[in-house]
Amino acid sequence: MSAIGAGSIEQVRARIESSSRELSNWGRWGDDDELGTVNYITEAKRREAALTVRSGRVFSLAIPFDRTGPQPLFERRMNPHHAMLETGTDLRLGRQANAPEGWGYSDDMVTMALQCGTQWDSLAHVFYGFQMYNGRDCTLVAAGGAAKNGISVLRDRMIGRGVLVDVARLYGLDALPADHEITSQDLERALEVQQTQLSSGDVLLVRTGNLGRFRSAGSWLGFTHSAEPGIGLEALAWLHEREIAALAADTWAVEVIGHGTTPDAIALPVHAVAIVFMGLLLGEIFDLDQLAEDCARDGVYEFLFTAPPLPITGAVGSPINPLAVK
Ligand code: UVW
Repeated sequence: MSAIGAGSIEQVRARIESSSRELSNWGRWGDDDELGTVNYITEAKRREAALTVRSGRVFSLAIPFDRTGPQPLFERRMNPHHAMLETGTDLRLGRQANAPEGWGYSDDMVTMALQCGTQWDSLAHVFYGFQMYNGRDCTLVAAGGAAKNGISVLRDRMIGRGVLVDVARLYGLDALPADHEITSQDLERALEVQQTQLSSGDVLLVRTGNLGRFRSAGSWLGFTHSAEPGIGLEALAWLHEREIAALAADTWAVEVIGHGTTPDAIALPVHAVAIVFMGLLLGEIFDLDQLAEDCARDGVYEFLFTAPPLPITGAVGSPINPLAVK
């Protein structure tokens, strides 16, 4: 991946280091902790979340997992390739053993990068200063996968109260300009307009409109590894104070990526502070458009949110099908 962070390496390093000193959660939930901010989702929080369900309407926030996904050709993070191992046509052709009376079956498989589509980044996904969340060494992620901070620790955790913050709508736009930095003020103003309150342990979904922009254009070209709207380092203190459990967006990287950044810059500085130091779970490539339409229609921006990762041993991320239940 090319380096695409904003500013010179010295400037970005200084900002990462001061933010990480201020916002670090290392040791907060014990030296053994691998959950990070997901610790904020308590049993009481889940009960509160269940009470937000009124109509029973459900929204899937995943994009389709198939070969038309957003990863460019020749990208290491390949889009899903789905292949059939057994089919009904095999059965008809008599190619399935033990198939009396038309009894048969189908099976399939998929080959994909776990980071190719709608996904969680685990706390083993990013390193800074050769370390990952809770002061663990980056070499704990090796050929056998992540020995610590892997995604499967969240297998029974990702259900709670979700809140959508529609920043594109706040600005009266279908999509924010590609290099718009979403500030804490933007988030405050959007919540005020929406008349929505946040509380500790919420999962915050930030809509920029970027995914919809590419969907409308009919091409993913430039969706990844390019300028995109999102939060910057400034907003992390605001998320930290509000004890947000997870943050997701309708972009490739959640964070703002400016146009024309210097080639020696640190890639993805928000990832460094959020994942490595705060232990903040990041969700990417969420499709928030239909949910946003519904929220604008009924004025309700809170819901029961669930998005358990696949418990793939050693994985540093997981494809997900997040659901918002209103
Ligand atoms: C990197 O590209 C490192 O991260 P992400 O896919 O989370 O944006």
